Amino acid sequence: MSKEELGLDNNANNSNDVKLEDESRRKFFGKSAIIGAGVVAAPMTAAMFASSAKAKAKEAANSITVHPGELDEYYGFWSGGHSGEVRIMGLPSMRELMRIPVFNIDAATGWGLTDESKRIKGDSAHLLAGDSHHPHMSMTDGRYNGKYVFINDKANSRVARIRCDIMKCDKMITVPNVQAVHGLRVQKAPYTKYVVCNGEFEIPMKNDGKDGMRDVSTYRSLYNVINAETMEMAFQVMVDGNLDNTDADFDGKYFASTCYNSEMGMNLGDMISSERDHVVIFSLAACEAALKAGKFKTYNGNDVPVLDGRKGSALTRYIPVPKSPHGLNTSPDGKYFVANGKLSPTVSIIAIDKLDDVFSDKIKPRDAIVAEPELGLGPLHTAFDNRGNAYTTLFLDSQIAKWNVQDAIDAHNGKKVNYLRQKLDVHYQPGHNHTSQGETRDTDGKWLIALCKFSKDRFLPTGPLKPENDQLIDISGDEMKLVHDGPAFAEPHDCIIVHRSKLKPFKVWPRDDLFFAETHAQAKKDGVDVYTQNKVIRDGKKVRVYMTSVAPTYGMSEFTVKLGDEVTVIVTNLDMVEDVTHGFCMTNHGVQMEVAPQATASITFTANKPGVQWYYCNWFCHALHMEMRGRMFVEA
Ligand code: K7E
Ligand code: CUA
Repeated sequence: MSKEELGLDNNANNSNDVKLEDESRRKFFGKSAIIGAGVVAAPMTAAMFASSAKAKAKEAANSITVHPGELDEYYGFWSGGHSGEVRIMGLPSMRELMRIPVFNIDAATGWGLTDESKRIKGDSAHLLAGDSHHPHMSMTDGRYNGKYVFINDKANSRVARIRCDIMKCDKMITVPNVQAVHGLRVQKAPYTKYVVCNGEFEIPMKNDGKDGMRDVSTYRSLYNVINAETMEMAFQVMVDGNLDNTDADFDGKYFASTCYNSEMGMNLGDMISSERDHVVIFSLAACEAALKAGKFKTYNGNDVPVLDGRKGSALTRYIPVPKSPHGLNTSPDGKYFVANGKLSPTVSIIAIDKLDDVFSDKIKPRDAIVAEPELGLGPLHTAFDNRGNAYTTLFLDSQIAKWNVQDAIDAHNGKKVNYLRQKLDVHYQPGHNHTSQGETRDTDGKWLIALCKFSKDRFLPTGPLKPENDQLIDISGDEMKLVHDGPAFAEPHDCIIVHRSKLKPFKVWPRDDLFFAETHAQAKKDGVDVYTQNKVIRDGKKVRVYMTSVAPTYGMSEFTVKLGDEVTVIVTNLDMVEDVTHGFCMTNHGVQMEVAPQATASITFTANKPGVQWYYCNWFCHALHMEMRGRMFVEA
């Protein structure tokens, strides 16, 4: 046998060297958190754990080491949770490559401070916080198309779009008539015409604080459908109960959302009182027909059509499932919606090819469920490989359960098969997990990420606040192998893993990019050519300062304004060289921003301090970077 076949060829970072967890502490942590009691699934047999030499060799090949000069095979797009951002990771190295500020403000890039970003944030530009959960890429025929990544803000009911050619947010909307936009996915086929997302917290439809605020019978939760290209609301669908997570089929026909709190309870006890909640299935064709026929209402003074999809309507069907389901995941073969039990140790498998019969009332909604396999405590989210296996996070057990979908269905039909393949301990309390390209037809069964909410003893202590732990698992062999611990700041709820061949980001900005088109339009009005001229335009109390930058100088080394003027500084970076980004920082004014090669960026502030105010370049660009500065004279 070769060294490789014996599995001896692993490098220092590979699975053989990963220290096993402290079993007793792990168990203590799991038990202390149990709230929904249930039966723990059958233990694994020894045979299941045995792995072949072949699998070992394959694992050795699936190395996580990316040597200097080599590139990662995958991009990861990570939600930044209540940091409000999106992060770009490289996989399998698990290195954080970049951050894309979205719902937050960002000092380094000036996101939320620059005029361009404020225009994109629009009606919510004044908000400094956000809570991003679900990043998902636009698709064509069920495959990532590399165009956009969409993300929701639960805290402020917003949805944003990231352009993948520039890796910046370019559109953002506040969804009307709802509170707390949570689950978000894209239409997978024939292409991403719509982005869909759930309004989670039920509120009165007429939420003007005048009367009826405490009358729970007026509270509703809406399903939101957004036009992916214009990023405007297409329509909303009123449902019974509230909504949690969602996903789409691979035919462009159905969307599905989990619903917890069908009771419409206003406290924990009431929310979990009934034994069953449901999965709502939305028929896109029925919704579009109702829209066309004008069967909708509008609310709260906006013109967004709200369709009635409550029980009994033609637009939806309600499939009963065990109470308080959470994640909703479509299998990449397009056959099943999987609703994850959370309080129930099971997942509910809904056959998508039975939904036509459910909608035509040939069968009862519950008859679309083809299996409800028991997996362990606290199933939250499920991911899939290309070999018919599913991977479900068990929050309370701190494990990933690997199971076979067809075997689960066969077992449900009475066949004597064990659908459970393996349970792997993760550290600790996993929420989402995701496989490489696993929500698309290109799912490749190589990597699994478990986004663990707690890291406890896995890293050097950082005080009472600890990082989370994003764990990388090699799933290419018969066994899952934990290969990397990745500390992460709050809070990667969800992620996607996209093959690098899908993305071709720009190296420098195109001069006519829409991102700063409005700034260029203003320059044109001012008669300034931003690529050749350095000029101060006075417009009453408003002053616009146009300057170029070429390492290591600004085109303007001084300008003069009056105390109290509203000053806009517009910098155009003439450097053509990839990676020569400049910045602009006005001392003592909270003003700073990034200006990448060939970009124009602008920022507006009040000159409220008299005297000499230095401005400087805050992105290290040149040996004379420290010297790249100039003076603003503020006349009292
Ligand atoms: Cu499970 Cu917001 Cu997707 Cu967090 S949600 S875990
Ligand atoms: Cu320009 Cu630093």
